Order: sequence, then structure tokens, then C-alpha cells
Amino acid sequence: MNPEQPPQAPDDDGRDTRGTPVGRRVFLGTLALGALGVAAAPTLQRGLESFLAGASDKDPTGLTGLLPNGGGFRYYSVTSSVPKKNADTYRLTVDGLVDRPTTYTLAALKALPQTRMVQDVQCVTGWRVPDTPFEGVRLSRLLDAAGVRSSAGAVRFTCFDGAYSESLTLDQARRADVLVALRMRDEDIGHAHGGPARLYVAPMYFYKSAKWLSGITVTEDVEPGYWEERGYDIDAWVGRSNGRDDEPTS
Ligand SMILES: Nc1nc2c(c(=O)[nH]1)N[C@H]1C(S)=C(S)[C@@H](COP(=O)(O)O)O[C@H]1N2
Ligand SMILES: [Mo]
Repeated sequence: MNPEQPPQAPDDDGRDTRGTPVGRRVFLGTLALGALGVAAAPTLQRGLESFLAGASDKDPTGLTGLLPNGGGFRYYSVTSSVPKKNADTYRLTVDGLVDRPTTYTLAALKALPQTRMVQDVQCVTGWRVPDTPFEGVRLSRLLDAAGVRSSAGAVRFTCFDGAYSESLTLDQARRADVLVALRMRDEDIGHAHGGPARLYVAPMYFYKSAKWLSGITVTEDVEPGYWEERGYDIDAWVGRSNGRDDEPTS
């Protein structure tokens, strides 16, 4: 594990503190990590990680965010464990209101043209990771290949953690900055960050970027995703949603 602290952090009301001193919550987190680093063996740390991951479905802004994950990322999962998938076992299905339902292997996804983008990652709870490369297949390409029917208006995403879901309108899903990402920070996406494939919705808060992506279903209407059923905005534009409308977007 990399004990590096996130460059950006939420303060106590969860607002971005770019350019201001580190907030109290992060200070406490640093103390907790320091103690952890000295006292805990790797196995204990892993146990704590799954415990904290379990706690996250009660408090998305909570303890999970204290774990060091390298490069400023926090590790989030709403489930306490997630099965591992590799190049042999991973499948991504595209179905619903399409003419040609399709199942992709990882190799099939890798064989398609890849798009690389570098933007800031922004979690709605306040932490931000600047200039993060993501690379993968444009979602629009998979939708076009499947042949979206005229009755369709939205896309729903499901995950092999068995719990998380997300959704976009069809217009949002067709944006050029929405990817089925296979690489993050110029490495294959590891299990902790939703590998082998996760959704990447660049212009929206990071909860839209569903990890462990296994299903893309074209639907008539948007169905609220996991966090959206728990009060977060469905249209999660960074700086223009979730009560941040008053903040500068730059
Ligand atoms: N399947 C799944 N995807 C998910 C989540 C999750 O708990 N499960 N958390 C979301 C949230 S709130 C954030 S901030 C990012 C965190 O991604 P990371 O763990 O790679 O930092 O994943 C998003 N996608
Ligand atoms: Mo998040």
C-alpha cells in the first residue's frame, strides 16, 4: 500500500478545499493511518479494508476514504467482497432495446479502437485526483454495434459485485468522453479500481463510473442507480449537481 495522502480532500461539510489547508476529517484520517501503518500487519489491514468497505453502504463519505490506495485514490465498494474476474472469466453483455445483443470478452474489447483521456477525477464527497488518464472503448461504439432501437432513451449499467448499478440517458451515454475503461493511470485496471473493466463518465462525479462493469442494458427510461436511490443526483455533472451549483466549475 502507498501511504501517500490525497492531494485534495473534503472539509467537514464535504465541499472541495482546493487551495485551502487540509480539512479536519483528513487530519484525523492521517492520524488513523499512521497508527495503522505502525501497528497493522498486511492481513489485518486487508481485514480492515473489507470491514471499511462494508461500512461504506451506510456512509459513502465515511471511513473507506481513509484507506491509502496510491495516487490519491480512495477505494470504494458498497459490497464487502467482490469476485475477481480475469481475461478468461470476464464478460460484458450489451442487451435490452438493441437489434444485436452482444457479449464481449476482454480480448474482444481490447481489439476495438481505444480512446485515451486525461481529466480530473472528482468524487462527490470532495476528494479529487488531478490529471488522471483513462483508456478504453467509447461506449457509443458498443451501442452502435448493438444497434439501439428507436424506442430507447437510456442505458443501465450493472456490475459483477452484484449490487451496484448506474444509468445514463442515451444522449449522455453517446458522449465521446464516456468510456468502457480498461486502463487507468496507464495500467490495466486492477481489481480494487473495478477491473478488468469499469465505466468512465468523465464529466460527472465519480460515482457514475461504475466499477466491475458486467452489463449494459438499453432501456426506455433512466432508472436511478445505487447512490441515486440514496439521494444523489442522477445527472451528476461535476460542479453542477448535488448542491454544488453555486461553486465555480473551473
Ligand atoms: N461497483 C461499484 N462501482 C462504484 C462504486 C462502488 O461502490 N461499487 N463507488 C463509486 C464511487 S462513490 C466512487 S468515488 C468511485 C471510486 O472508485 P475507486 O474505488 O476506483 O477510487 O467508484 C464508483 N463506482
Ligand atoms: Mo464517490
